Amino acid sequence: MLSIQSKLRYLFMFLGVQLVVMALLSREGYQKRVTYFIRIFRKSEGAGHNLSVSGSDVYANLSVLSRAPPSSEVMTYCPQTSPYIRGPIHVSFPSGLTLAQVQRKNPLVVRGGRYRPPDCESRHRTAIIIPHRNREHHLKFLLYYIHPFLQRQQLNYGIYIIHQAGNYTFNRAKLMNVGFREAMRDEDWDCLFFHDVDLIPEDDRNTYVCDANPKHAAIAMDKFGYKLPYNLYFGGVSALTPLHYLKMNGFPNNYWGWGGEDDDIGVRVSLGGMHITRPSVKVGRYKMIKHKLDKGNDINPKRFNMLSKTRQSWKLDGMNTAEYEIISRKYLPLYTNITVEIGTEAGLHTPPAAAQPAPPDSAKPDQKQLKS
Ligand code: BGN
Repeated sequence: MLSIQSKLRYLFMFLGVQLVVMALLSREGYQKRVTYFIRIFRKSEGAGHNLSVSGSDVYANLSVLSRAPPSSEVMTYCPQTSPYIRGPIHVSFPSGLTLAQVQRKNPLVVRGGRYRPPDCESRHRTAIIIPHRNREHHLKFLLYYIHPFLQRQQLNYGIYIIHQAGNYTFNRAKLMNVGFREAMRDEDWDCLFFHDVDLIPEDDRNTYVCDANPKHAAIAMDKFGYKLPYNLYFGGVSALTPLHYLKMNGFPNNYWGWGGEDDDIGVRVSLGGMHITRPSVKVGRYKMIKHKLDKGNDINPKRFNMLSKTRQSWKLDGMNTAEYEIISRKYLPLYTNITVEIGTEAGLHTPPAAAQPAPPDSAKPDQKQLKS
């Protein structure tokens, strides 16, 4: 028989252990693990019920799609609202993900990263334009999430990666101009989504279709506490029809390095006689993949001065003056990869033999001089 004293000792030890466990569980890392286990035990995902706060697996209901009967005679239009939309999506970045895995999980995506619903005629044709350099790791995660996300929305879509050749300072907006023109060569897209590679949408009610006015989709990013950082913010993810794009003469070509180009684009929207629309903060949520400022994308010190002149410059610099040279165009299984030479601030330096493009990573001597 245990004495009262030792019974009390065991009781305190037990309570102590509970306290430690609770303290550990309340730390963020453990919270995630607990949510993970709760999700495993929850069977109702994808059944159209209310979802947990952390969201559902973006692939939860895709198997239904791949089992959809092949179209018979005439295809009817998809419904106005896709029945596969579920709301919040759980976004995490597990290590070890490979492109081959992403490919296996998206059996209906075809060459060039193209997709159309198997069981109905989509009401929308959307191209996703992603400026890129040295972010393969982010790209893998974006592809993992964006493909099923767009399939849930029953879109006819294509993914374009616009890869800046060479090592000269990055130019996000000019790459978007390239993406616009090159994507439109492929297909009569009715909407273009200009998308940062490190932003993952967290709610599939944020539909990737265009509005009557240019749409800023990334209204609520985790890095800004899921709030709009300032009213005119137009960065991250935006959506324009070809007509919107041409009305504002596309995007500026002369913002080299980080910052300001998205503000310029925002100003162009109103200079083109339009206004910015946005989804609700509840729906336009994005998780950013954490990273440091890239090499070759230093903060642009000229951006303040340039921004103050947008009103004078927008018609003189934009889609009508975008000069570039396509180095390669590859229709890969999960995306179309367009590698492009966009030159430097001094202009586009045509390689000596235009027919034999230089390898993408060869920085030309005059570019190096300009950079230092
Ligand atoms: C702003 C940047 C944007 C950037 C957002 C969010 C400028 C111009 C200075 C007036 N704009 O400050 O380019 O997307 O922050 O990080 O730097």
